[in-house]
Amino acid sequence: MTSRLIIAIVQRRDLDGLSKALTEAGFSFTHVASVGGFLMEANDTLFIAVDEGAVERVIQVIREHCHTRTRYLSPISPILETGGLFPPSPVEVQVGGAHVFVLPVEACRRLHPDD
Ligand code: 2BA
Repeated sequence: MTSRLIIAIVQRRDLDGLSKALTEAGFSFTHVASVGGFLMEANDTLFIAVDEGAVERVIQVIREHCHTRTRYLSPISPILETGGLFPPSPVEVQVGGAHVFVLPVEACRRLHPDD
């Protein structure tokens, strides 16, 4: 009985390795392309429905394949906008490993046209 839906937001560079590892571990998932609201960069969201007892195994696979990376943002300076000479220092942002949400599933049905 499927009873949890794991929603995992991962970095695009981790997707291939994570997909392969989840498949090898026997987990089904759906992947959709997504965009982070802060950086506005492409990332990927995986929907993984599993029995409650498998949640920690899935999280472990995600943990092993999703890495933390440092990104640098260059803020637009008001001084530069008015013709000043000194660009502002880039701002360091740590992205990932992954954001994981675990939701209860009330029902999970595969529907066929003949049912
Ligand atoms: P983004 O929204 O593009 O965020 C990328 C990174 O920017 C974040 O990494 C975080 O380090 C930083 N960041 C985000 N919002 C910020 C803010 N208001 N002020 C300062 N820094 C900020 P992560 O935390 O690893 O998040 C990676 C991606 O996971 C996010 O991409 C977003 O797509 C998703 N995400 C994170 N938290 C979420 C949440 N509560 N609900 C839904 N999606 C979430």
